[in-house]
Amino acid sequence: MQHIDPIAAVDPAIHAAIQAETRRQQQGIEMIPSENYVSEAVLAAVGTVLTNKYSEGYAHKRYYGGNTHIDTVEEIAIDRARTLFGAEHANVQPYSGSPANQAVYMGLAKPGDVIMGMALNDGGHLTHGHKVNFSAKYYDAVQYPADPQTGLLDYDTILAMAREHKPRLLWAGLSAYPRQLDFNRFAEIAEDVGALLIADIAHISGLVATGLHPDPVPVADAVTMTTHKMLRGPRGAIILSKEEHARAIDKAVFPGLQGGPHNNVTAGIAVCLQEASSPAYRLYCEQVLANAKALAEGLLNHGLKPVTGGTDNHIVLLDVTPQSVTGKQISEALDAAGITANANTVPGETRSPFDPSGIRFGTPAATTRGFCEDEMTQIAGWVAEIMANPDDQQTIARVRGEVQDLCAQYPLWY
Ligand code: DSN
Repeated sequence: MQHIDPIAAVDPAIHAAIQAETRRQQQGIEMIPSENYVSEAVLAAVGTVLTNKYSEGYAHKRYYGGNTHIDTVEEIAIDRARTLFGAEHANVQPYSGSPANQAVYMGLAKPGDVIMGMALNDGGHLTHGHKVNFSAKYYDAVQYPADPQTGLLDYDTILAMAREHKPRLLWAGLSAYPRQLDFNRFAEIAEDVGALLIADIAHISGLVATGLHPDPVPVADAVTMTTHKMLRGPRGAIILSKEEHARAIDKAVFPGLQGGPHNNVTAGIAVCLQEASSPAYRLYCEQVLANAKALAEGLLNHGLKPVTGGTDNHIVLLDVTPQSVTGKQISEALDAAGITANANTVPGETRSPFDPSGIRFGTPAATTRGFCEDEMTQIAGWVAEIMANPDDQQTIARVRGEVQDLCAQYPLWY
């Protein structure tokens, strides 16, 4: 069990909220592709006295005394990250994915430089140059699209845009693109135009670590990832890089952007990297992929429309416009039924990002819970039922009961 009993006497309101959230996680199906359930060991590492320590700097070069054991923890995390991903250099201090990406910008580009990334609407990420984000406010951001008809990236278009705009940084990363990224092709484009290639593998880190997705590490100048998605670690991030960029990136993380690292989180990252090095983790990632394929297949069999016609990673992005409903309407109805997914834009989006045309599903969390293909087929059926009648409270209540029964058969460890 989570160790929350001491909170009750000190702060009953927070204790009650944690208990309620625990029940929500236990009784519902988590289908947001960027979420997961950490192990007892990872959660225990995060809840340790390492949170008490300040340690600005890097191992053996700290600005505070008393860091012998913190150095040990950070060096183990770095070694494991470098080994798991085969990287020359690793920085495990970024507080999360956006700060990690910020550090890459700060270390490897100058304000005003041209940068290129996939448009958020088409499956990219805010920090890859979206207009409301620092990455477009402080850099000259160019966004490459996915094809609005097929939903797929067109590498010839990316090459043509890169030749026209000559970016300093070319970002290859995704948050809602359900297909593999061709990192070798991105590297050729970067080389053609003299750009640095930056891969953001936050979503697909587990697949890359286990050889189930093409590997950007040999070809990219830097690779960023969060640690709390498929990697099943605490909320944090890692930057991998070529040795030639190590100093610039380390200086950007500290003292450029951050103060003291969150050492309890670094310990959790070390533990999750240990777990991700096991044969069991590879089996888990294989099942994540099999489950995503089963989910896409199930949705197709119900006449629904996954963007690109399916998936070859852990994401299924459903275009809900053929059913004359909206992403927000369906995500709210699914939430009421105990299935958590998120409204999402689709390539060629015509609606507002607050109520877009799609809904995004992912299989990492449900797979951690033990769900396999049969459960995905069942989930596809529930999604289809709710999409046919999103306002029917009777259907929602019945599905909610069925969801709870299924979850009870696959209890979480806490
Ligand atoms: N918020 C994350 C996601 O859901 O994909 C990306 O940062």
